[in-house]
Amino acid sequence: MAGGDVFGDSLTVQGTRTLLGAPHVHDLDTLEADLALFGVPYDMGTSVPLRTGQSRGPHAARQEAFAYWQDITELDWVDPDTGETPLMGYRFADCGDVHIAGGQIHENLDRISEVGRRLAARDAVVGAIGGDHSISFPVGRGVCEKYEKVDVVHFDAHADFADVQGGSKYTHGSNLRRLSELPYINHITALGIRNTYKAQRDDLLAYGGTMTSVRKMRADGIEATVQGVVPDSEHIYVSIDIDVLDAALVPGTTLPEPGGFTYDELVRGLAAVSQKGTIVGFDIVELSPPHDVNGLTARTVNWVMFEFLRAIAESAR
Ligand SMILES: [Mn+2]
Repeated sequence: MAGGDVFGDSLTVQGTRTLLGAPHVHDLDTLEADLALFGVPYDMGTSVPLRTGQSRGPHAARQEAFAYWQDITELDWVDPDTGETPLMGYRFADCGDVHIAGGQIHENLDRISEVGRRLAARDAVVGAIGGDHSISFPVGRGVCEKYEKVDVVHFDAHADFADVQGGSKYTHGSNLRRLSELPYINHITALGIRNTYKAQRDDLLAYGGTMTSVRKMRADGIEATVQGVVPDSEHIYVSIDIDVLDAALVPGTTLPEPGGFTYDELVRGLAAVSQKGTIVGFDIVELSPPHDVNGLTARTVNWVMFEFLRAIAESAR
């Protein structure tokens, strides 16, 4: 059904929404989809007191999906300039939320990885909706394991390259560091960074990674920067902390920071990354609904996801 007549003859609609309006798929091992989404309602990696709430991210992302009552692939969203309907026919699935149990840090992380592993085994692009940024480590660990070499591109206001925070190795400030330690993770590019520490920058550069600020990317050009700092790659995993956007755009994130990307800059950055190699998976994290205003951040998360998927679909053609 195209975007016009949504309701047909029905008087009621399904009350439970899904990510991007995608069909819900319960059996991960028989999944047939181009893109498999799942939620990770986890905020036990948050190292900032009183700032939790990201566990409600997947629910808020579903509620604020802009394709309210239908699969986004059936929505004839059209590019106003070109007349293209870029995601028509793309096969999506919402695989539900990872089972998170109270107090079980490592068991939870293992379950998150296992979901990523199972979905990647079905040859789908895997997308995880957080959750705090600590989920990036278990998601990336599971999704990337089947590849010999995966490069990571990290969009974030913060470097998240701490070895330990408050005595813990599994926080939302050490996720990129944990990913870097996996044997199949190769190059790391950090983009949009504007609040970090010397030790984290030194360690990332010593690892062989690069770090670029919003200010420099804006001065040098978004596409030109990505072209210059992201290596040509066979497989890419992208981690998007929504706080990479300017604080004014994302009240509902854990640590909003001024001086961030505009929406257009982030979308262009993601499109440029998708030209550098095959995107095998991604996460979008740090949506914190208790801090949000009028669902703005949740809705923005949906739009970022939509634009990124559009770029992935277009670069695969
Ligand atoms: Mn982060």
